[in-house]
Parts: sequence; structure tokens; C-alpha cells
Amino acid sequence: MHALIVIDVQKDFCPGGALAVPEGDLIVPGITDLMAEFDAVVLTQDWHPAGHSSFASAHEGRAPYDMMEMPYGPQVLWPDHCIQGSLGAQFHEGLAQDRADLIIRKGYNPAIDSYSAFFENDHSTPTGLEGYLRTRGIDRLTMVGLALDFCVNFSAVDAAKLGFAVTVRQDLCRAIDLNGSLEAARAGMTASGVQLA
Ligand code: VGL
Ligand code: ZN
Repeated sequence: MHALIVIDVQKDFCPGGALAVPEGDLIVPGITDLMAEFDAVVLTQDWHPAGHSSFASAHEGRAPYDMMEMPYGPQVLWPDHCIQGSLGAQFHEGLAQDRADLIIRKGYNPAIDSYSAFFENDHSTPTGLEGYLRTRGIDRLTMVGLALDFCVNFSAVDAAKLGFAVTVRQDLCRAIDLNGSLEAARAGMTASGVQLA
């Protein structure tokens, strides 16, 4: 069984949003078209409480895109984005969200960010997605969405480590590309056995 995993195609990650990924909106029609080809469709939704610890605004004297050492490791500080219930946290209006079997939210823990759809950024707290996929007999994943070098990357690497066969459709992703993060992400995914298509 083969699932399409659509990462964080939300208004805040599209042009005009709080953490806009260049051309983030351009991938939406292609993703919607692709949904019919899969046994299952899962959407992830970045879903932070106000004042989340990954927001620069939560730390005095810090600016967006600074790095900060957290108990679980280094963390990029972001502009406020995808706040629970806000307009920016909604899916892009062109995404066929009605076709999703499951919508999994992440980043709701105030003290830990969660780039990956499988584990929070401590790399140990599970989101529950692995159990959902396995109990449905899904062993192959195709991943698309935003951003290629953060949430898609972490999700793909975790999925490969968990033993899923993972393909990332790069044409249906866009990247933030912060300080070489895109090249590092591509190298990390390849090293983990992720197929970059
Ligand atoms: C993401 C930064 C912060 C992503 C989420 O979806 O790639 N990036 N939160
Ligand atoms: Zn986030």
C-alpha cells in the first residue's frame, strides 16, 4: 500500500504568509491532481500555540532566523507562524483537503518544535503517524510539500529510518534555503536511502 504524505501546504508557507516559502503556492495544483493515484492521502498541518518556543518573538533580544540552543539541540527561530486556529494555519485553498484520510497536526507542544511528521525535534516523542500507517498496511510513501529542506526533509529521513520506502517528488516541493540548508537536506535524504525524484 502506497500513501501520499502532503507536508504543511498551509497559507503561512505560501507567498503572502508569515513564513512564506518562495513559489510555495505553485505546487498546489499538482499535489491535488496526484491524490487520486494513492491508496491513502495524509496531510500534515503545522499547528503551534501562541508564544511557541520556536518563535523568535518568544525570546527577548532574538530575531527570526537566529539559531538558539534548546534542551533537545540547535533550533532555528522562526517568525510567528501557523498559530492554532489562525487564518495562516489553514491549508492553501487549492489543496483538496476533503480527499485526505488523515490530517495530522504537529508542533503543538509549546516547548518542542516538530519538523518531522513522525517525531518531535527531540527525535524521540512520536506523533502517532507511524502506527497509523503500519496498521493500514502502508509500506511505501511519496512525500510532497513545504518546506523541502525542513519539514519534508525531516519527515522523509525519519520515514526511511523507520523502514518505509520513501520517494520525495522535488518538483512538488519548494525550499526555504537558509545557509545552505537545501544542499544539506538533499545530501542527508540521499544518505538515508530516500529516493529524490
Ligand atoms: C516548517 C519551519 C517552521 C516547515 C515548519 O513546514 O518546513 N519550517 N515550521
Ligand atoms: Zn512551524
